[in-house]
Order: sequence, then structure tokens, then C-alpha cells
Amino acid sequence: MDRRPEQILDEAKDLLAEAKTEQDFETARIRYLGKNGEVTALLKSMGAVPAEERKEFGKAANAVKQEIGELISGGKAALAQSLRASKLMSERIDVTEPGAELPFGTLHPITQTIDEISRIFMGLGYSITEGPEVETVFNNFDALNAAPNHPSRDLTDTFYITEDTLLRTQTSPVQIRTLTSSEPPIKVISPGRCFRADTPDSTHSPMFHQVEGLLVDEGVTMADLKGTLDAFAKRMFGEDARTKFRPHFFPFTEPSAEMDMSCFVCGGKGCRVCKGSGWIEILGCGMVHPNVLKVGGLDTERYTGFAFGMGVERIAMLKHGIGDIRLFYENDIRFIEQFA
Ligand code: 2U9
Repeated sequence: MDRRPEQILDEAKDLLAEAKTEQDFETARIRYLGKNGEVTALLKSMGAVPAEERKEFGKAANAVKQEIGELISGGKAALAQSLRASKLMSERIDVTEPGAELPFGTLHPITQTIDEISRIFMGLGYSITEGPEVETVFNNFDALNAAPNHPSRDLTDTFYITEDTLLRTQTSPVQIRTLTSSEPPIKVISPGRCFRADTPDSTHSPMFHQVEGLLVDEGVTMADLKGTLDAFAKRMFGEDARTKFRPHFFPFTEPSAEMDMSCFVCGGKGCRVCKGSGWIEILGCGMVHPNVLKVGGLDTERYTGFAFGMGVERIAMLKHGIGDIRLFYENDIRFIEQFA
């Protein structure tokens, strides 16, 4: 026996004090406690120890085996614990830190304008009605008294889907549906998307929006139309707005008119916005043609009504001083976010 148990223990302690990795501890275990390890050899050499010393020697060797074993397992456990702690530290999340700020979206300016128009008419007692964008040729043209040869029915002006169906060119078919499915008094507005085969430019788009209105009851006159639309103009553009009505032609109304409003920029003196005239065209309107009321099965001696229609893009462009309709559809955030 050339080495004493205490000597092996001291040396093992020094080595284990330096151990930093799992591998260091494993190397130490093999060196002392492995099959050919130093402590194992010590125990194997018991037979060569004089009988009177054997008991003491065995005790000491077993104590060293036990202590080295405990030093190794304790060291491994401490190492694992410190690795867990440093992993936890590196993955630490400060839950009190403010979150990444997400930008809030806003309603599209066209939606905002539709909402504003709708709110005004709801305040006047109108309900909102909606209908399909794919319509029948009957609801879009025939029911609205459009002559078979009316230019808007042309294949080059309207997106036909089949011979009998198309993308609606106005929201009037919604009111036709209301006329044929309900009884007067009728007081509705129909906002929605419309389609015409127009080449896009600064004032035209093949897809655009309208708000149309329809009121049918006994004793409705042109005075009701003028009062209603004048009230709308004042609420939409300011109480100083004055309105005037110019005769016009629409197949679905008779008489028909276009409503102009005193220019809200110059007050009527004439400027760039009103092209010097002092007036701005806002919408079309008229008394519902008896042929249209008949589609709804109404007695035209008893019932009369008025209707109006406005282009939402035009209203929004006027209100916000927007010079090109195409800006509404380009999804350029720099444009959209101005209407937050
Ligand atoms: C029914 C009866 C009558 C709706 C009306 C207008 C006048 C009108 C244009 C405004 C600008 C279309 O977007 S625009 O190009 N519309 O001038 N629309 S009266 O008349 C109706 C609707 C439904 C049953």
C-alpha cells in the first residue's frame, strides 16, 4: 500500500474544489470510485494489510469512499442548481415593463363619411337598409323606369355578370326591395358600394359609394324634399349653408333636380373650390316617378314620395379638400392616418 486513505482524500478534495463542469466531476468519480479507481484499489488491497491494522484501515478506506462520493454528488447538485439559476436569470422577463405599443387603426374616411351622413338621417327618423352588390337587371334598371335603350344599361357602362344579373350601378335596387316588401310610410337610406365601368381618373372610379334615400307616404311634396335636404346640407357642412335646386332629368324621379350648396370655402363669393360660381353640386333628387311606385304595388293617387342620391366620395372630397378620388383606394397609410 503506497498511499494512505487520508492522503487520497486530501488530494480528491483539492481536485474537486477545482471542478467546474459535469465532466470534471465524472472524471473525478472514475479516478477515485471507478472500477480501476484509487479508492476501489485501496479497498481491494485490504488483504495485504496486517491483520491487526485491517479493521482500522477498512474503516478509514470506506469513510474516504463515502466522503468522496458525497463530495461528488453534492458538487454535481450544486452545479446543476447554479446552471438552472443562470438560465432563469438569462430568461428573466420584467413583467412590469410596458408592452410594445401597437398602432390603433381608424375607420376609413369613406366609412366615416357614410357614418356621418347616416347619423344625420337617423336623426331625421330614417332607417338604414342594405342590399346585395350583385343585383338583378330588373331591380337595377327596369324597376327604376330606365328605358330599354338607356345609355347606362350599355355593356360598356355596366359590369354584367349574366344577361340578368350585374354589379349594381346605384343603391336604388335596395329601395326597390323595400318598396316591394313593405308598406308606407317608408323612410329609409341605403348606403353602399356601387360599380360602373368607368376609367379611373381624379373624379371617377369603377367602384364607388352612394347614399340614397327614399321617403314614401301620403301627401309628400317637393317642399318636404327641399326642407329635408336643406337640413341635411346644414348639418353636414355647417349652419351657414344655403341650398338651391336646379331642374334635371332622372328616369326614376319626376320632377328631378340637382341640389347645389353655397360654397363652404368662400361662402358664395366664388373661389377655386366652387370654380368661381359660389355654388357646389351636392346631390341629385326628385319626386319618385309613379311608374316606380307602381313596381311597389302602390296606389299612386294616394301615395307620393321623394328620393335622393349622393356620391360619398364626392362629399368626402369636398369636406376634406381631397383632390383625387383614387387616394381613397390606394391603402397608403400616410393618407388614411390623416383621418384618425
Ligand atoms: C327609388 C326611387 C328613386 C335615387 C336618386 C339620384 C337622384 C341621384 C346620383 C348622385 C351622384 C348618383 O352617385 S351619383 O352619381 N343620384 O342623383 N338618385 S334620385 O332615386 C330613387 C331611388 C330609389 C325606388
